[in-house]
Amino acid sequence: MKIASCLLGAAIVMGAANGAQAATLDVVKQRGELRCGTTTGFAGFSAPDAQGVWRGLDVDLCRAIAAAVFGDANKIEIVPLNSQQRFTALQSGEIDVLTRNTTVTQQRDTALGIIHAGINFYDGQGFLVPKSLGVKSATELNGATICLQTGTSNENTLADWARAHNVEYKPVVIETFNEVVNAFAAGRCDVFSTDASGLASIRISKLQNPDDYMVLPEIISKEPLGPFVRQGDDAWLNIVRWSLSAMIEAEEYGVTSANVDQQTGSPNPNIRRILGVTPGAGANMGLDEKWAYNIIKQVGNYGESFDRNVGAKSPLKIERGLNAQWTQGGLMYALPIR
Ligand SMILES: N[C@@H](CCC(=O)N[C@@H](CS)C(=O)NCC(=O)O)C(=O)O
Repeated sequence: MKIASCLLGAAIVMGAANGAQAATLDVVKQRGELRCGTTTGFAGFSAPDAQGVWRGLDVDLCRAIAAAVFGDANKIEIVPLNSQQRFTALQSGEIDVLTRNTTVTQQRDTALGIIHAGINFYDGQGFLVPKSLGVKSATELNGATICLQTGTSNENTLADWARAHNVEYKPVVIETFNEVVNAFAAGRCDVFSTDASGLASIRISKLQNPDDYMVLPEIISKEPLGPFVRQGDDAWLNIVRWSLSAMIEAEEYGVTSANVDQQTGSPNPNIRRILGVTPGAGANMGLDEKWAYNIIKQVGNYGESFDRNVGAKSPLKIERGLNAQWTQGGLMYALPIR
């Protein structure tokens, strides 16, 4: 039933790509704001702050695309979606881009009429347990009750891992994020399993005594998280992909929100192309030549966004690890803007 509706959505979108639906860039420009699908509230990636302003690594990506398109990062509308709802919202055109801790998999890229536009966080699935459970390793989870959210890749990944490791467990699968967190906090399951970033966020922002919980050392999968768009609109795919790439490449060249004006005077040809001092990159995408300048000025480079949302300057304090620049031993390797 679920798959059937996904495939139906894909068929509708593929039909649309043959000319029935206007190009996403035109739709977005005409509407005057960009609609991004996010979580319903997952601190660090996409959640409203005390003033109700949405913040996070994924919200910054949404703002970056708006800055590239409109020269104004504030021209966004956030559409909160649970794990189950997210692909239908993209397929149906309710959102322009999914910026929501979504793992890129072959199945998602090929069977749903959608396609990823880069990776903004390299993650892996893990386990959160109360210290009182007395477990130090995932291999000790035999017989455990494990909470998961419906519609995530986490369900299948856990099943594969448990089979391979001869671990028997009882899944408790719940549709909404707050309910699954509440079930875990109330002890209705022994373990919460999702992306390690999610576990760090839940521990710090959702549980009353974070010190009573620990993340187990095992990471059981690759969870490369990134934005998705509909298939069949390559111009829009490019805009999303290169907006993310511009943030990553700006960090590589040391261009920040604080020094971007000064950097327009840089003799470095790469920096001059990124910032539109040497024109071309913007026009090639139907955007203003200042598209990347506006991203960096208004949102910041990837490292600035990482630090304030999930890294050293945030409550989550996630280390750069795999998300460090390639020049620092990480996987963040921006394709060159030239
Ligand atoms: N990366 C995984 C998991 C993503 C996911 O949806 N995680 C849940 C648990 S942390 C979440 O973000 N829930 C927030 C919500 O539904 O608002 C996937 O793409 O399936």
